[in-house]
Amino acid sequence: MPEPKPKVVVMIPTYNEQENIGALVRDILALPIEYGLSILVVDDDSPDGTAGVIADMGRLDPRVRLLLRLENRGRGSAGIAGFRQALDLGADYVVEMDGDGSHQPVFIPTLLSVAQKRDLVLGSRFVEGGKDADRPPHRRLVTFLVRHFIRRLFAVPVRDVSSGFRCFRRAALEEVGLEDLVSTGPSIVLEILYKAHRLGFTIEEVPIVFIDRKKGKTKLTGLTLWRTLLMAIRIRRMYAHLQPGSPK
Ligand SMILES: Nc1nc2c(ncn2[C@@H]2O[C@H](COP(=O)(O)OP(=O)(O)O)[C@@H](O)[C@H]2O)c(=O)[nH]1
Ligand SMILES: [Mg+2]
Repeated sequence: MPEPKPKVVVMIPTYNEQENIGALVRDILALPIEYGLSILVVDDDSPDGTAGVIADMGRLDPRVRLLLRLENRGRGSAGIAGFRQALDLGADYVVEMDGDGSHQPVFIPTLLSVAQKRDLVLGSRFVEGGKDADRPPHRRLVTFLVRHFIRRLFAVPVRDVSSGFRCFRRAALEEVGLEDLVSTGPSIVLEILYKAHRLGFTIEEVPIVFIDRKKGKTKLTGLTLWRTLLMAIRIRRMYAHLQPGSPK
């Protein structure tokens, strides 16, 4: 009997990505990879009908799954629910990515291959070969300031600290302790990164080209950004004492 293929779940949180999600899911399904693949879209009942697109695709292809959340909204709580479900689905690897087209599926095979020897692999705009393509100057400035502030605050040897395009080995995701995470919003990306770093995970960055979303709108407002930075300070306080192997 041939060995069963390792399972990868690609987890995509969405809010109002109806115009983007269909093409993204199709591109992921078309990837030439030797894994048992499924795609889990975690939608917070987007008013634009994103969930309907995924439900329709799922009827035609069982690899496409929808986690529809009716009660809560938030990038963070959606991501946590998605990770939990990915583990329940038996994932050996979990890839997390945005649903707006900024993260391109073509980089998924590299994330997966590096995840064979690392706990956490980040798709990075700021390592050699990576790029932050065609983004408006104000978004670049925001990314620059956040990146330098967070790198100093967390003292992490990572260039693209706010990257939400990344791949976890199952054991690493289990060790993060999803049930104890406190972020409900976008700070989830930073919280998991910092906790992983404090717990001594092996982390590697691989270059990606990040493209600006072509359709739909960002959910990141000025207020959300400030909240995220304040959360980062709280996150540092919460986890600074952690040591590799320490109880969570
Ligand atoms: N489920 C869920 N997804 C969200 C929420 N807010 C943002 N997202 C998704 O998270 C990803 C990144 O959000 P985006 O608005 O593009 O933020 P930006 O890339 O920082 O401008 C996209 O796939 C969004 O649809 C939310 O409240 N709930
Ligand atoms: Mg985006």
